[in-house]
Amino acid sequence: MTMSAQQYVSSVLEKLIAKNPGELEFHQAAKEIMSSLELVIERHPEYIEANLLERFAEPERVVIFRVPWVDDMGRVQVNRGFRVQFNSAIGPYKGGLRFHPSVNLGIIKFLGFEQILKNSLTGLPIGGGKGGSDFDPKGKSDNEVMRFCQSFMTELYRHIGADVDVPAGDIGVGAREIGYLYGQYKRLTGQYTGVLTGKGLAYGGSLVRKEATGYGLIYFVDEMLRANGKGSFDGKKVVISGSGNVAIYAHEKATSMGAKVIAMSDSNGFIFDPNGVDLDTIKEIKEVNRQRISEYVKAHPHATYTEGCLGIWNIPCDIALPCATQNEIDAAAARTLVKNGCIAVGEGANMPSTIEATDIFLESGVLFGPGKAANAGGVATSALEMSQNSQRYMWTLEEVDAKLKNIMVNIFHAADEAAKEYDRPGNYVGGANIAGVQKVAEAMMQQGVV
Ligand code: NDP
Ligand code: 2IT
Repeated sequence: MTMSAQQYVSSVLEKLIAKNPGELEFHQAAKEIMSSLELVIERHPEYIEANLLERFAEPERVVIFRVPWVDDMGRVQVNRGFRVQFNSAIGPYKGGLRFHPSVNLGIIKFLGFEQILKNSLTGLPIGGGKGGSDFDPKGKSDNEVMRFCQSFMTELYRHIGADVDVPAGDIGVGAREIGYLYGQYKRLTGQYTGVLTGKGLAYGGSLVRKEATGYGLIYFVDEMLRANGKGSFDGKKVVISGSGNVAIYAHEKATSMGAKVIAMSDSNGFIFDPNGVDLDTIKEIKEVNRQRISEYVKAHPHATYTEGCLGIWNIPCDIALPCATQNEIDAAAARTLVKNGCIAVGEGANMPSTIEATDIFLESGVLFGPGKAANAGGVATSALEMSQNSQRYMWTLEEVDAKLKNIMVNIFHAADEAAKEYDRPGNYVGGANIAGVQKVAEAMMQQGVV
């Protein structure tokens, strides 16, 4: 009996949900990806024969470990560490580490699953992985963060390597954490290799990596606007959620292209500054002092601060850039954005829009750049950092930035063309999933049942 593509995809999804109970974010990402892949399976019945999708949805390896450390009061604390090595068909596992109290296996698996397709879209040879911990760096001293990172790496080091698995940053993991992690890796192994990306410029980091996700997001959205005859960032009003690494550098590049960013947020609330959010103040508050965004109104009394995250989407804007976390735009927020005349949404965060919100954007004709395409600039530049480390060489800022821009423009067109080829013109969600899976599927088929 032959199975239809639809039957096959539903059976894989059903099994995935049954086998991974409670992993809601993983189910959500899998539903979105699988519904696009049905179109690919229709054209490749041999993938059913090879049970490709069931293999694709099962991580190659999951490591869960204890991370004990001693806080400044001398108390012993215990956190849980994760590394999901999801898919190595096209290159070593690659993906960030997230340190946030909400981290659990389902969240790391959703991020790892998305990462496979995102990394493939960059056109560079990197597989998909993700990791992290439920450790909360907020309110911890530098010494506490260092002791935690050292303990985390004391287990992780045996699972990673420059040609095996190369972690980087994500929420709660920036230059400080990468530095402590790298120092401990080097001490444990005695090796000076490109085992992590997002490193400091003094010890093997790449120019533009810090800015890359935010800059890349703007390059992607700009190309999406132009290709659809909607102008460019020039003169557009932009709302950006979050005020971390991605949000800050999205603001910087959008502003340099003539946009006005009128609102930003953190996990407590948002600021609205009709004159344009002053980025130097945000950098001082967030990057230097690690304070709350509510501090902003002290320096800019004409701006307002509102408690709560969701309200930011009530502010009328031309372009919305969710750059904080998953599921931060629900159906009601999406409807409000559409009603207020928003023409484009670019996901700097991973899966910031719920499935319902995504459907509302697509049905309303809002240009929608899904995270795995729009935020791929970070990991793309990480792969460029790996290349430079392998060559023991460092490219100039102009060289890296030009490569990043070129990659983002190519990703947009790959998603656009796949969407057209599969009769979903303008649907970059489907386009990105289809364009991303092609190389991975081909590599898995050629490598046999592994
Ligand atoms: P940061 O830790 O630098 O910043 C995160 C920002 O989002 C902070 O403003 C934070 O507020 C806010 N935030 C975090 N969690 C929540 C939450 N549960 N609810 C509301 N706000 C929240 O992280 P990044 O900027 O690196 O990451 C932001 C997003 O971009 C994530 O989805 C990440 O996966 C994605 N991403 C990151 C890449 C990178 O290279 N760094 C690459 C591609 C995607 P607060 O300070 O209050 O916690
Ligand atoms: O979600 C992501 O793509 C990242 N956090 C960046 C991963 C990386 O390896 O640079």
